[in-house]
Amino acid sequence: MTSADNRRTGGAGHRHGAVKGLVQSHQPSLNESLNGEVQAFLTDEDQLHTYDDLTKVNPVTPTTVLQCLQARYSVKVFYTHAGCTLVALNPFQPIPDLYTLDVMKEYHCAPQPQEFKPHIFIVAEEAYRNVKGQLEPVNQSLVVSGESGAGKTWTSRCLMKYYATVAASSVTKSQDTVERIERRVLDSNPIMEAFGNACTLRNSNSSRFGKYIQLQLDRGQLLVGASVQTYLLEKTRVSCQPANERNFHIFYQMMKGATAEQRREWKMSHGQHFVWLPNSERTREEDCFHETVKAMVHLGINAERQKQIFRILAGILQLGNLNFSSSMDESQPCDLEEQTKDFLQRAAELLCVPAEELQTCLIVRMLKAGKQSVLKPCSQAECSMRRDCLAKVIYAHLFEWLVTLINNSICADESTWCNFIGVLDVYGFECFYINNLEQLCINYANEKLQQHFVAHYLRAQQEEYVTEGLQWSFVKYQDNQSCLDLIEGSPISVFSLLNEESRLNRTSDAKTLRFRLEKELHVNSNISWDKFSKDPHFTVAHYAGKVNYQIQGMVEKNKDPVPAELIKLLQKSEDPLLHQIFSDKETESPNSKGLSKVTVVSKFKNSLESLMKILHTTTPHYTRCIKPNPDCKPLTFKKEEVIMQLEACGIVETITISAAGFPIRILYKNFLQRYGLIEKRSDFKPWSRRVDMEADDSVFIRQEVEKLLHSVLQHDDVDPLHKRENEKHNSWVHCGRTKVFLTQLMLDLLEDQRKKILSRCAFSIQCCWLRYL
Ligand code: AOV
Ligand code: MG
Repeated sequence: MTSADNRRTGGAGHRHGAVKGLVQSHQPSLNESLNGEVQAFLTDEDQLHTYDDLTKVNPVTPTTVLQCLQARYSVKVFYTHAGCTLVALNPFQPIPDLYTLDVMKEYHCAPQPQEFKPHIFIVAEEAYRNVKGQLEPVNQSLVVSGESGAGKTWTSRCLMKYYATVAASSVTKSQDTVERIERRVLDSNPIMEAFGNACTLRNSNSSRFGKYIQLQLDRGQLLVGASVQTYLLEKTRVSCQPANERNFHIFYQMMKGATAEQRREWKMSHGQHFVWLPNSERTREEDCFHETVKAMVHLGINAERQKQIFRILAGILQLGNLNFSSSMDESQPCDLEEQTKDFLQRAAELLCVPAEELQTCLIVRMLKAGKQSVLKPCSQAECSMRRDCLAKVIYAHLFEWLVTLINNSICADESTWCNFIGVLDVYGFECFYINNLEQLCINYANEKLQQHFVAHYLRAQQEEYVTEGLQWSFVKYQDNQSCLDLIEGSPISVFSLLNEESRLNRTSDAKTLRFRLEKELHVNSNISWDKFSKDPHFTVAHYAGKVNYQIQGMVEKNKDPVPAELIKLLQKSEDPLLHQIFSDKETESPNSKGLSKVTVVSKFKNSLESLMKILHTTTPHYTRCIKPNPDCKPLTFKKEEVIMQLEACGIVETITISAAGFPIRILYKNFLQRYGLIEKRSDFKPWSRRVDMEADDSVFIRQEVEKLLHSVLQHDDVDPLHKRENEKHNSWVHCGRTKVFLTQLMLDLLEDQRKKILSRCAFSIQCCWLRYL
């Protein structure tokens, strides 16, 4: 692709005050090319694909925005600006030449990259240049959002590759096999994806955790390191995979890529079936064990450590094959099913714990009564829960340890970096048939980000108004604070009640929580209940839509209990890695019932608050990824799918905000050309109409426009109530330095009056002709 190809092809004008030049040279923006045609202000449908910025489509409505995106997608244009946001449509097929080194260089070296076609590299470059700041350096955040499969992780990787290329430090820090920093930062991706991503129904490489990567830059703006923060890994997937989905990639990579020796070491016979590895036949080309191992080597994970990691994972798989037979006598513990006894032995060997103790931990629980401990046999279901719990706790802690290790390998010394660019790749808004605590947390995170976005977007809008000298603020716009109050507010909110119920440890928790939610939160209009539904639930009206949350199991998930015996067992492990991971974990909980001190929602809320604090100190850049069809088919655009996502990711909201202001902006000159006839209505003669545009006296033209607008607003056709309202708030029209800012209502009024005058004229011409004849 050449730089000429990269340049914008016009239509959409420019954003953030970027230099015009090329932008409008091929095809002037419609507002500027008015020639008096009725369609003048409205975007010509045939030209929709040329609009580089959705907010410049006239009028800006969800329908026109959708049409514009579809038109662009059909000509293989995947990026479009939406004001201060970039919309990225997923092509679902490799696009050659779109992300090459040459293209990166072009965007990086361009004096004004904004003049080029919309691209993720514009966002990347803008952030990179912003770091320098005008007065002092400013940290940047690139927030990538969108639903599952929309392209967030793909985009984040693309951004990281961009910085690893344009900001590569020239010093090679090679020590033995440890690669230079850019390579190491990029190599953190395949490792984290192997351990944290899985095949789901929506995406064959779905991230099951959120992440925020800070790319650290030195004074010379070179990439000297990075740090990763992860959020809420979906650990339940280790022991329970939804129908037609898979476990984390790493397990399948091991199965596919193991050598005979490794299989022996992992105690896996050939063709052995693992219950926790469903859909093994759905192999992915990318399932490459060798690549993951290579990345590990680059990050400095030596062969011995790798062995320990894979042995632990193999141990988890063996645990999954354990089954318990129910005991006839409740006072007697369950036994392992005969055919699964081997698996216990292997699991114990791989995890380096005594087999007998492992079995006891799974079938008997310890209750504390004062200083005494009492052993109580577990039911069959409880045994399975303890087995799952053991696997989850091992996997989650292993993942956490791995992230720390990655950080140790890629994080630069504090004295060497001074600024960062953060890339946030978090799960998008989720609404399934059944939603529980995970979705509540994810959607809460999205509410937080949406609030942040709206505040930022309003600021950007306000800036344009200030440049144009407008005194107006978006006071009328309602943000999503009340929904956030409902979820996390204090003293009473969904989270606080959930935490209280978790602490009380009652048995009939679902009904009690349902009752308390209604009693204590009904005043908040964002919560509701379906009176006819029998299942305890609550519905939250999120900014992106209503979601029904099932209450059953929510309190238990929030407690996320790990029996102390299991932790103690792992602490005894002779495997150095397991021992290290669990050595500092607490086993004594406040009420000795194996409850974790910090609930899931409290932990999540705290980590999100730290993230928001960081985001607030940075300049944000938003990229909204859109999945054009649910089947991940290349180049297929389904309108209903897209509009739902535009709503969910706040683009429609953005449009609504624009509409709450003045969505129509017309240059004075063009305005007079079209509506000048209204002012001259008393003595209007169409053939003698003349507005002296040549003089281009802006003050004169502006006065003319103001006079005209005044007369339109005083016209008898205008509802007196509206007149008063407008006079009081000056809410329909504003005159800026170069443009008139109008509401849709005002435009309709002008069009209406213009039409009436034209039809009156047509009538008088007809009369003249008749008289003449
Ligand atoms: P996600 O991160 O948004 O979903 P991914 O980034 O994993 O989605 O994208 C899904 C798939 O779409 C990728 O594996 C690619 O095959 C394809 N894809 C995305 N963007 C592009 C692009 N620009 N060019 C070509 N192919 C692309 V999730 O993590 O499930 O919320 O949880
Ligand atoms: Mg992802």
